[in-house]
Amino acid sequence: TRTAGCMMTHKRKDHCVEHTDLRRWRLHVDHGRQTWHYLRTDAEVDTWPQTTSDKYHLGLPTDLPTQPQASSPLQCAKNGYNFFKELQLEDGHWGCEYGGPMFLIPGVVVTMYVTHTPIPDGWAKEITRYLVNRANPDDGGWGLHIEGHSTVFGTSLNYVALRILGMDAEHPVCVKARGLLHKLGGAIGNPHWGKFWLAVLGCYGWEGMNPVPPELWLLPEWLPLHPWRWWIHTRAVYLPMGYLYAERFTHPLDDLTRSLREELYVQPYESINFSKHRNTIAPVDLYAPHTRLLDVANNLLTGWVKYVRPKWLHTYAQNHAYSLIQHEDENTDYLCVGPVNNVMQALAVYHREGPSSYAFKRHVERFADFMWVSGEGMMMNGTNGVQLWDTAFAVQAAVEAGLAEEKGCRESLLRALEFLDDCQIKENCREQDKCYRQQRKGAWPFSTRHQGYTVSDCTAEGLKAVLMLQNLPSYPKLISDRRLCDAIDVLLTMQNADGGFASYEPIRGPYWLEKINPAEVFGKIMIEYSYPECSTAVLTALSLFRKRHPEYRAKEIQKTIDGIVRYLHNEQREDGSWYGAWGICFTYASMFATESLASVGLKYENSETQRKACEFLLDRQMDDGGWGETYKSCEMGVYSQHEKSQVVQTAWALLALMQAGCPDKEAIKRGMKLIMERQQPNGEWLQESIEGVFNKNCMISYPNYKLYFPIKAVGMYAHLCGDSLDE
Ligand code: LAN
Repeated sequence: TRTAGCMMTHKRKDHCVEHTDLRRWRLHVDHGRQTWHYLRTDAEVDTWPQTTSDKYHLGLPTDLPTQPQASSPLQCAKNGYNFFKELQLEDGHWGCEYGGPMFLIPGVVVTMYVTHTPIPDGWAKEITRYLVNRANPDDGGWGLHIEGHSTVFGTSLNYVALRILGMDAEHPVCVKARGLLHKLGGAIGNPHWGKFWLAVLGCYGWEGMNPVPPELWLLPEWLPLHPWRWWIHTRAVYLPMGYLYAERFTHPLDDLTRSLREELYVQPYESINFSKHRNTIAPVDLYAPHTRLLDVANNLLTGWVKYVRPKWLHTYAQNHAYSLIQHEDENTDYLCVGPVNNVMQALAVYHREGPSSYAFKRHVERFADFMWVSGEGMMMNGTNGVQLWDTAFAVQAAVEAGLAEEKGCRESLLRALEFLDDCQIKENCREQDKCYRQQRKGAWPFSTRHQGYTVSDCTAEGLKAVLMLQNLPSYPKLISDRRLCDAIDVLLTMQNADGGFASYEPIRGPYWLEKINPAEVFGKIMIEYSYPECSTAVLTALSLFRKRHPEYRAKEIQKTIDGIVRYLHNEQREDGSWYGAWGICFTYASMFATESLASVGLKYENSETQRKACEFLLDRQMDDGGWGETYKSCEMGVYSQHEKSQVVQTAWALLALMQAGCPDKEAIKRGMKLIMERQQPNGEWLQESIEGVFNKNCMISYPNYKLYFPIKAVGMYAHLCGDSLDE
């Protein structure tokens, strides 16, 4: 299979469910927006042919030509890019599935069900197929993510999704999953978010859920506890969740939910005293256990909500929360910052404004932005796409490989530049301060301009890509100097006191807030932190920018750079590594760190930091010349060796070594050979293990990493070390 995830353990199991005709699916793109469409008639099929990238993503044969066998690194890079450019979409960006998390589909399915939104037939079949394919082969359950062990959260919610989508309770897939769920103690052991979805559906008692009072938003803003100080995704989820919690939004009982009440638990539903189960969480689910502080706070809040809170305050808080919900909708054109708050906001809007309101209808249209069809079926993406991120790295890889002036690549890179131009955010949010938003004019987001959230490293990577292309004489200056300076202005608002950079905003809250992390399944979720990847991306971008524009805010840029370098020295572990929070794991962070240090002239020969980083990597090179790290590194914070070397991590390690200026040419050559051997005759590389992570415990796929990072690595080798691996 070509779809992302673990190639080694994964086999299709979907013969027992209905398929749609994959030759009828088409991806439509518009300013980065991605939506999949199922063509019903032959006439439509004739007028809208399936593209190569459609076929590739659907796992259908692409018939791309075999290329001349690469005998040198540069040829390998060219073959790789020749393949990759065939996947570029009409508006200049690259798309991909962005699956991994297994707690997203239930949110959209439950939301559509309880709002009586028809689930298109093609969606129902393909989501079902995806869930069947992604059930863990040994026990029939689902985990927090596609490579994770089965949990109550994953198993109970995806079971519910399958049932809503029409699967019979006696279907073998349901029987097996239910058997496992009962073995794990039933749905009662769900973590907080699982309890929430079941309560919405009417299959769990709201009194069994730890409180999420919307009144928190009324606290004075100087209080360290105020939600505006939380990490953006956390506050964005708890805002609509709090609104729905306060309303006790519950789907009226029907035949399906009556039956689910009996299927999900090991005891008769009526006999369950839910208020006793606020803190019942299955051990297999638990990653971040409650602290005493959290338990005490939950007890107090439970009493407050039940006995103390006056009605008027409830109403007042709900109105305030709803106005923030509206801001989020307006600022993102109903996409929202991510897939979890997206569907919760849709529910809140449905409750408040009804099914025929513009706001609700627009929300329903936007569900499609998150759904992706692959060879395994339809999944829900972790964001509305990876548009800017992948496009920026694709450009950087091509330029580093020296392909930007090649006839066959220029047209593709020009289109990529046009997309980067379109994707930069042009305006700040209305009432930015009222809705606690970071400055965004000039920033690049992770996905699309309409989603519109500033991300520090996305801004940096977008800026780098633009600078790299626009510095070449043969590319037009689509993005003016002023707009480049706007990007710098955003970055300069984002540095933390420790010198590092966080993801969306500078750190706003105190570290102890992590002690009231209510989510149980994620770590490091309450506040922003400085991250090596984000900090280093900014450092590299600032270095590149000031080469071209040495006069612009020079002193501040210097000070920012000094701060980041200090931060990186402090963050480096004894063994020479950095912990990567968004990719797996130490290998990922090393690539960014060495590149950024090199950008300020720190190399192997003059920097102990770089030497230690190189040694760390050299010590972990495998016998076949490659590198491979598993996601256990992220969970445990200790390097965990994969049983098989990985193309993506081999490319990261090689990039790190080359950027640091590591003198061990033999080690680098052995890695290069491995990358070249794994290249397919058509120029592509195949999917191996999952690449990305968030909140320490949930993995997420970056399928394009296996294409542009190898291209970048072999291309860089050709330019730095000569275009040959012999001698
Ligand atoms: C992402 C994806 C991109 C990622 C990088 C740019 C790679 C990183 O360097 C900064 C953080 C960021 C933007 C990021 C943050 C968290 C996201 C949005 C995700 C990992 C994709 C999915 C995840 C989101 C939180 C998923 C929903 C889950 C919740 C806990 C709300």
